[in-house]
Amino acid sequence: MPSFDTLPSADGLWTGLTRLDGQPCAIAVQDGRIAWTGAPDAVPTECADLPGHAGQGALVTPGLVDCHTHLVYGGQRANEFAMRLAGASYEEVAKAGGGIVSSVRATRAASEDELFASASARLRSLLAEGVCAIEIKSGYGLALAHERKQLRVARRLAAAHGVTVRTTFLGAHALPPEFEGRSQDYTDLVCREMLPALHAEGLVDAVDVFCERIAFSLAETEQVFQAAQALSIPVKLHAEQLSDMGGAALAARYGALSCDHIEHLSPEGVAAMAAAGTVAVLLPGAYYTLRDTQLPPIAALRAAGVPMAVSTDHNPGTSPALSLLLMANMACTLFRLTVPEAIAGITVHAAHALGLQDSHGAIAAGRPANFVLWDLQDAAELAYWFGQRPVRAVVRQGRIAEGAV
Ligand code: DI6
Ligand code: FE
Repeated sequence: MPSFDTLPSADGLWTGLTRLDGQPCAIAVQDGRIAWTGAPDAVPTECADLPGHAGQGALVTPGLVDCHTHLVYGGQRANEFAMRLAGASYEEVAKAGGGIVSSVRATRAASEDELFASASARLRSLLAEGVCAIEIKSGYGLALAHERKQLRVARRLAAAHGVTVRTTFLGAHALPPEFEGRSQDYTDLVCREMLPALHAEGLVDAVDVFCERIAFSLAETEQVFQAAQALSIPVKLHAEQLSDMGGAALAARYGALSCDHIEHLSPEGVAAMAAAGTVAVLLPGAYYTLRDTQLPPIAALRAAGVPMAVSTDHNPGTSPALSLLLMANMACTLFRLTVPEAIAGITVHAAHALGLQDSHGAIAAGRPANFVLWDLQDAAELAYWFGQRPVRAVVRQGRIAEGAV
């Protein structure tokens, strides 16, 4: 893999591009940032003499944003896939000692370098499809040293691959086996030791909890949120995936960036999210893998004006997905999002779910140059095809990271 620093600069004037609305456009990149964007006949004189990059009619979108992943872990869980096909539910697999805890064993056994290598391979798939910013959660370590290891790998991935990474501490993902029957003790450890230590090391951009019957209660979730709030760290929540726990309303009270999954979200939860400006993160890969039948309340979210993001939820248990475009397709087909909603879901709203709305998710002057050229004519094709990679070129952090123009 060539080092990111040796990739060609994207500085120059990009012409022959077509926006999602079908309008022609040009983009000027200077010093790795978007200096100007607009109609091709309105290029400012100071940009007109920049070296040219010919887009040849390519569709252009902002760099994609994958706003919910568990990308760093040891091993894989294909055996559980087989168990579920034979009739076991996700909860039954978890209770039988599989599930998250089996990934915890493999993650604890792996070295930082091994985790870096396996996560790099997965990250490369996402990047090749146009991802320019990604969230990576911990939550398969469940002990200070191992959560640290995961978060350090996430930071190393950012530097090595030249991609924006937001780290999320998910220490409250599952009860580690050594705390069996002592959920409160573990929650105290998360709040009093793990979070403050990892925060002090600069490893935590946000805090998340798996609030669910098989994971952490509403009261435990609130305790973690209070610990995050005391350190001024933004929160987000795995909410109402398998049941309605009232997690979304609680998260909204803490000004959460996002509530994710939300298949069982209640009308009160929708209203609370709308009032707090919390983003709804839809995860069709998990819905599909678990053969869920409870659809998230899309019409209610839409009616309430809650921004909807779409993400891979990449994880070894419930969503071994490495294509954000496939998730956009599934959000349309399974959840009935419109194509513009799905595209906003993997760009502007996903950026918002990470607090990156001022730097990512849109093509605008002053932002770092992150955009994707597609070999497509019609914006709807982004969500229509699946199983292919119609990328012509990716400009990531001011460099031509994929393709050649
Ligand atoms: N929700 C999910 O989709 C993942 N974690 C979570 O809280 C599943 C994680 C796993 O099964 O390993
Ligand atoms: Fe998840």
